[in-house]
Amino acid sequence: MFITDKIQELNEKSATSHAFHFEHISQLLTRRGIDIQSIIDKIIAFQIAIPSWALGTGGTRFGRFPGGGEPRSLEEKIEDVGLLHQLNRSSGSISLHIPWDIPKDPTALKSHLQAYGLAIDSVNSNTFQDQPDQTLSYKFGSLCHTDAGVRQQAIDHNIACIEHGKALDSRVLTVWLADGSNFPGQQHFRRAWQRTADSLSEIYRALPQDWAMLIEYKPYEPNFYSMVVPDWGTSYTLCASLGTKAQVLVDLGHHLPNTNIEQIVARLMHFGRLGGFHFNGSMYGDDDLTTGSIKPYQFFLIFNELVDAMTDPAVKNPPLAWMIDASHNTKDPLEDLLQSVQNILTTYAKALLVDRATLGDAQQNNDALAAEELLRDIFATDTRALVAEAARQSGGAIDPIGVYRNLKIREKLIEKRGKKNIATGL
Ligand SMILES: [Mn+2]
Repeated sequence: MFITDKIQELNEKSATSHAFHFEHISQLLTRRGIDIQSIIDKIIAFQIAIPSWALGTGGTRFGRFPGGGEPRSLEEKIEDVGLLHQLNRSSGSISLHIPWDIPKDPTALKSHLQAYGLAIDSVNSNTFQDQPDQTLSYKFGSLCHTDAGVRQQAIDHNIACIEHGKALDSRVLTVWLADGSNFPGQQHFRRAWQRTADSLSEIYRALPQDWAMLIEYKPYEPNFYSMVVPDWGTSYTLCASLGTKAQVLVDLGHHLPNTNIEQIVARLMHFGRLGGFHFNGSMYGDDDLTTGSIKPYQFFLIFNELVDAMTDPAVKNPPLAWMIDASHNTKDPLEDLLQSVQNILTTYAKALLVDRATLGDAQQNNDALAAEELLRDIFATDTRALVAEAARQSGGAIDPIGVYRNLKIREKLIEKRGKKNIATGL
């Protein structure tokens, strides 16, 4: 579905209101000596990958309530991301999940991507469930398994993911391991770590020179007593044992309540080991809620650390792979993704506005109040008009969700794809 012309028409309707709000923030920033266009250019350049599994309704182990019109194939998933990208101009790539999204014809798929101006982001391996044609089971783990045959099967799968990725010009392999144990004594902690490190080094050997391998951590679930890679420290030790192409991936939802994620981000960037970031929101754990919906202030503090390190020439961290990692039960998945991207961009914009020299002075002088107030002041600044202006300048919608609803896109997708289909892989 191509809707660029309609977006321009509908932007006309939002123009007056947008001009009013943009004028307000422009005056505010000019008074502070901030170059508005340089901020807008940075927002335009910020691209967030959409994972193929976020385009359908997620569900829980208790049930699933599909909303209709979900993509039935990888091609239709690309079309959905193409729609998002036309609306916000910030969703320029799609992340694939193997084996859910194995491309049948990479050349045809690449031209399909090109038609929407999209690229392939990371390829994500899956050793957390058994596939119908699989010989051995991952019930007791994959890369950490006590049986060398199971480990080899999981290694081979990850190498196959790299091959699929190469055919589509991806440069990132993301490894998240469900491996762990449910009962005390079930798993030998040190041996499980070593087997995992040895398996990862086999995969690392197959990684092309210009690729990155991202290692994601998670404190619990699906295993509830121990996870082999539960925290950033363990991810970091694995990456350090592998080499510089291995980087830690931080997923916002993969932390216990009240974890200081902003400090984790700062630490990893200090050591040049933060490779990627998964956006979502969480109340209790890995709840897959809309990014920024529960703890917007913490989300801002995390972005503040990211931007601080990204703009510090002394920090030698590779460019980050940004991706939304969420799959919802309640909202229209496309509306939720639009909302998530808006929340990410408005928060990123705030972090760009922080006066780092003044903050540095307050920190140097141990003026806790001044430092905190500076951050609170920026957090309270409404940056929505900056994000709207960035979208407008790059050909997107001033009001992406408004346009999506006005054009009745979900209704059209249901008409075309049906009410009851389920997106592949979910
Ligand atoms: Mn994730």
